[in-house]
Amino acid sequence: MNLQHDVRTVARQFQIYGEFLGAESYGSGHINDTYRAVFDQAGAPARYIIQRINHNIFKAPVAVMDNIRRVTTHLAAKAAGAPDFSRRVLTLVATRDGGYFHRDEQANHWRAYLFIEKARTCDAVESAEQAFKAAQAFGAFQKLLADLPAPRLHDTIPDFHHTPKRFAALEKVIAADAVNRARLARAEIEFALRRKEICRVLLDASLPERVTHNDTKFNNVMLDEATGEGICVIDLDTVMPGLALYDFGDMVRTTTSPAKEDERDLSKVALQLPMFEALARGYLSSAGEFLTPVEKKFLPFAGKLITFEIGLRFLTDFLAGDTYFKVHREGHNLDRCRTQFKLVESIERQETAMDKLVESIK
Ligand code: ADP
Ligand code: GN1
Ligand code: MG
Repeated sequence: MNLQHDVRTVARQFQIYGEFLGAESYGSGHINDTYRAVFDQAGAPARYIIQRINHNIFKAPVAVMDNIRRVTTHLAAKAAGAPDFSRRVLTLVATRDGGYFHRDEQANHWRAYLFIEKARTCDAVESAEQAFKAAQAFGAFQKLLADLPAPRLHDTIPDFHHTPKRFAALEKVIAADAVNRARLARAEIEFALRRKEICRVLLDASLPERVTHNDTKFNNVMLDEATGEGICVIDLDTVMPGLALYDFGDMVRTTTSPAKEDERDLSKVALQLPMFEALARGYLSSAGEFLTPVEKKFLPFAGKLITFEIGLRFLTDFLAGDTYFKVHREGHNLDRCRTQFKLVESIERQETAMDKLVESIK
């Protein structure tokens, strides 16, 4: 396969033993360039993830790596000794000169991780049990990082979940309509503009700042193939100070409807209450002990808000000409926006029931 990057040369910069056998593009992330590389180590194949950080989006890749190094070190210290601990935390592979990332001649920043074997990620949720396990893992992740020693983590993308700023960005691209696409998205633009008032709610609620993941979509947790456990939380570029509710909200967005994020058949997109219940129970089983009553109360609302926010971002990118998220077909970002807004509507219809459900969980 013809890869976009010379992964063999990049891999040579890391302390990886054995002979390079090959590499392929891997995963379905929208941001970084991810490769799975295989080496022959004394007769056994060993796999690694080799990743290029998208520096158009992460403007300070060294700060990203500094956060990731601190977070993985902290988590690894806590997991040490547990059965299978090297599958429970991402392990950065050191570079030949002892660093934890490699900067190439084109100023790309690269990292290598041990490949977590016997686990998988899924783009769409398949069962309530998966929703439970994923949420439990993300809740545990927040809990384990609650005592991360100072200093404060870097803000790798400032205002990442500042919904009013995301809304303002949309208003700006609508006004500019630089690629003449607003005419293709009239209904979605109307949908967004009618909901401006929800954007500020969490910011105005005086919620505690915590160390959060900020990108807790379902395919950012690896599920153990044998037990189904959410064994390892991955994609740590956006781990930074934030609100616990952003994380829960993104879980609602990606695990309560069985459809893929870019599903074109919108009749498949709807929040399923049993999925939401499993998700809330899973999350509260690990995060319940530290959440405040106000945070708990806002769990359903957070699901609606983050789904709306990501919908705004897809719409913004569509109108700007697809400059942020990777796209694989025409209208891809608009399709993604449509699923998000369909889910927002579905949540709006069920919000009272979701509120009651959360209240009933002790
Ligand atoms: P992106 O930021 O582009 O979403 P991710 O870090 O989420 O990139 O990686 C993309 C995909 O690669 C993940 O969904 C997962 O399937 C796979 N992946 C990432 N890290 C590992 C790992 N250490 N072991 C196994 N698979 C991984
Ligand atoms: C991006 O990296 P990935 O694909 O896990 C994005 C998230 C969005 C998500 C939507 C740094 O996540 O914020 O919610 O796509 N990451 C960044 O699928 O913008
Ligand atoms: Mg990812």
